[in-house]
Amino acid sequence: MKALKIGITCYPTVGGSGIVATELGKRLAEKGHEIHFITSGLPFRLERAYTNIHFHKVEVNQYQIFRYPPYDLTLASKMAEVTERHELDLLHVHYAVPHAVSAALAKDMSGGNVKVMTTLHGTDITVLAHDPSLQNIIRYGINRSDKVTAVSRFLVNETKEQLDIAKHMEPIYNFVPPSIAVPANRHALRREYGINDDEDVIVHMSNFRPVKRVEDVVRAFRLIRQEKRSKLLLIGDGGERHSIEALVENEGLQKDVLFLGNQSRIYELISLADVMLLLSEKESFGLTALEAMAVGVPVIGTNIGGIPEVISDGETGLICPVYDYKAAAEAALALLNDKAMHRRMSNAARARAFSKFNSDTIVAGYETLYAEMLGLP
Ligand code: GMT
Repeated sequence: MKALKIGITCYPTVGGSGIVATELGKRLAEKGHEIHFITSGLPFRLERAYTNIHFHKVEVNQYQIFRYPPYDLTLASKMAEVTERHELDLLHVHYAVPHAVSAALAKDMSGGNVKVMTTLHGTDITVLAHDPSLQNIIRYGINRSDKVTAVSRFLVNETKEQLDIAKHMEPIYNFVPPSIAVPANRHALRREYGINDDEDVIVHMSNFRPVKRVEDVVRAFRLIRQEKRSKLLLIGDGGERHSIEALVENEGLQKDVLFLGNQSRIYELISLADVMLLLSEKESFGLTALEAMAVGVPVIGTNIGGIPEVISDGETGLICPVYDYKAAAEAALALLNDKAMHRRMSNAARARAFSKFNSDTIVAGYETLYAEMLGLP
């Protein structure tokens, strides 16, 4: 297809929606499209200069009279400015609040020709669209978008129901690169982290928000450790981190729980594990589950949101009831105690990650929608 000029807006900090937006921008740039990130800071995964990628920082006016600096308006203004200056074909915004609304404003400001695609990621609908103070404006942002995608079928349905929207929305799954190298000597790397050869490794990765139920991960780990020598790797950081540290201490697990904070070489780290636990109470997709599957780590996930669309229950991992950390521990132990089942699920996880969630296919899917939106052949 012809090379497009695309503005991408996302939250630049660590978080699934920002990661997906940035990786999408990188893949599109590799395919020859001109990508303009319009964000409040350099996106987390944009760690170096890339051909065809430009960055436009949104500066927020901090005038003393503002109790709440108007980020949404400044963003709209920057989007309009970049659209005009670089003759963008489309703005692709990730996370509805406030990005879809800022994009609608930018479209109006820049003459109405630029097209807007909004990708819904999760709590923009499952949490914020339940808030009466935001519901109408989220509905407005979605209705004003030329195309809307969501990262799972669950999220499409949830959006239609919660906001009573008839508009067509396309489910487009998150993706992983077509190949990922895993460390050749996993055991040597494990030893660097103080993990003994006879220990099993459980991993959890998140931004430590209440919806992630990290406390259930710790409680499940306590039960697993009663049965097997094991370590828990906690990757990521966020609001719940301190209470989780306190829980780990209360449970007497300090020696076996490693808080690793935010990390960039996540594939390498996840691949040290035997099992991932993702026990969220809300999760529209669960990018970390996909990242684990891509390095052959089966995932124990909860039966909510889009998780069952990512993990194929009994094939690439096991699904257990939300809040039931005992069931999660039992599922993990069943996997750890049955080497043949573990090997089968590990192989199936990798195969599923690279077939169903392959970046080549998913990025081509976005390009098809861009072309439709722009009326291109
Ligand atoms: O919606 C959020 O909570 C934020 C967002 C993020 O930026 O981390 O996470 C969502 O988007 C990810 C990428 O599409 C999904 O993998 C996560 O499942 C989703 N989080 C939730 O639904 C809680």
